[in-house]
Amino acid sequence: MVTSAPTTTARVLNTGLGQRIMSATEAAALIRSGDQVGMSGFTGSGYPKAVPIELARRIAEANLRGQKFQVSVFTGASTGPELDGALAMAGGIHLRLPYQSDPETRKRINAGEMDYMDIHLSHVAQFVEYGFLGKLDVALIEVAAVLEDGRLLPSSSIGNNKTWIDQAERVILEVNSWQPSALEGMHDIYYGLQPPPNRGPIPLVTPGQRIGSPYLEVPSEKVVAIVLTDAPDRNSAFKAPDQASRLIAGHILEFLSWEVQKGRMPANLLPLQSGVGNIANAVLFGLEKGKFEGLTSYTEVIQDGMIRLLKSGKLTCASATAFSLSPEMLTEVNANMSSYRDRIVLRPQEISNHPEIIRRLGVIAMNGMIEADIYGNVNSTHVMGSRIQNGIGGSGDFARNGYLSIFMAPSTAQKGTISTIVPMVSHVDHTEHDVQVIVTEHGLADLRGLSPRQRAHLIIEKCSSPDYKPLLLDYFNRAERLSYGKHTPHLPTESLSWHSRYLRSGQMKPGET
Ligand code: 0RQ
Repeated sequence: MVTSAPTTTARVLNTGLGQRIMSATEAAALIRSGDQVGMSGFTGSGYPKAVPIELARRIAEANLRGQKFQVSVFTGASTGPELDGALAMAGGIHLRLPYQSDPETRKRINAGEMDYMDIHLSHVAQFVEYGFLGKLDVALIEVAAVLEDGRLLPSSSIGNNKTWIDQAERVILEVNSWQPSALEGMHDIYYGLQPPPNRGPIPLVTPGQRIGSPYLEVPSEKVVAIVLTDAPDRNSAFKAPDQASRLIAGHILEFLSWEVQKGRMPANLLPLQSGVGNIANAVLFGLEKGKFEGLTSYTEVIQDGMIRLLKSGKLTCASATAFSLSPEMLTEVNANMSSYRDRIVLRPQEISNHPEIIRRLGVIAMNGMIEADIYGNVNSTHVMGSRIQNGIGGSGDFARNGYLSIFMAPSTAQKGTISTIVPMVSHVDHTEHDVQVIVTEHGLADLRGLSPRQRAHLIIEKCSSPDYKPLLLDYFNRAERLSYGKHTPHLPTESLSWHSRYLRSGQMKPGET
């Protein structure tokens, strides 16, 4: 339960900062309309849980008085209903960035009522540091404790917290005693990243290495409020992998074995990055049962499958910026946090997603997609080219810079009424130049070394659903004959109408025109 008034100072050991403990209502009153607020939170963990609700209440009251009250909300990635949900519902968000996955926020963005800026997760901190996004007024950060010397013990995600605290004019802390104190020692906050032209190499050469401090630093004079909470992270329930996910996982594991046989990867593979969701978990479960040992992970989020791999001993270490666990797994991990402390490192997202490190370590990037086209361009974010689903998240950071970039999805969506393999994607997040492998339940297309037309043949052959394959072949064959250029054959007027034809098709059978 969220407590709105101080009940204990056991987690706030600095006496000076202890004087600034106040209720969530009082702290929310320190945020003004028009403020740009950097909040903690990444994939449902480590987000502030009390002040955003109070802020939403103030906004709703202001609206009732006919006054407009909105703030811009910057986070690490998606948060929880007490943050995105509450503020969106109150109509309190002017601009939101970066990744989000809240239903109410999505609804408002797609209704054109909220501005949303979808940027690579590795870019967020530096965009603010470089001044590209204007001044940051407030940092609202959940931590697990305030130490005697005033440093902060981070909670279950780091995201952009270091940057928010450094850049904001005023800092509000939520100290959440629900977060296990055994998190202490798991974090690694790197303070050595200078802006260009003085940026040196980041001294990280193995996934589990620690290069910084376990604590966040905050100038005490910036802290204007501390709010005590005792509230759980709210993550999505776990869904057991379905048949399509298991088949996709099987194709990927077979492919990785082949890469090892060919000598293109060591027997323990290369550090794994895995997106969130059903398919990603299925791949991790497949690895748990498979033959690979001594695995490592350099990724953004630690999901259930990662924990199972750590428990089985197949995974030796995992580096990320946040936990993203089902409620069941979260209970178990929190109870045994100290046993994971040496094998999990949580870093700022500017480091977990840093192109320099992803390229150096040779990460295997595995991410979900909405659709891919026959040439290998990938859409991760938009349905029908205009309706945002979540955001690009870290998929671009990893796809562009990884050793191998794999995108995966079932071959159809919306109960089979739309093919996820299409002539031309309705929105491009990852271009054909950044995509090496496409996988669906039907098979895997290894696009390395292939020309566009070779790619098209392979993707249609290996990945498309049998229901849509004849249509895709028909399109491609006609495009080869009729297109203006023969390098990437397309029929521009037809390629995009393909989508609406089949999404509208509720009753139309694939094959009908
Ligand atoms: O619709 O919600 O109405 O059922 O889109 O699709 O199948 O539940 O997919 O949860 O695996 O997410 C790409 C969105 C896939 C995710 C995406 C409809 C579908 C459903 C959701 P409903 P599923 P998943 C690390 C890396 C970008 C960020 C990223 C994502 C809904 O993987 O956000 O990779 N990726 N980050 O029916 C029409 C299609 C469709 C479609 C799916 N072709 N046409 N509707 N849907 N494909 C993590 C972070 O960065 C934090």
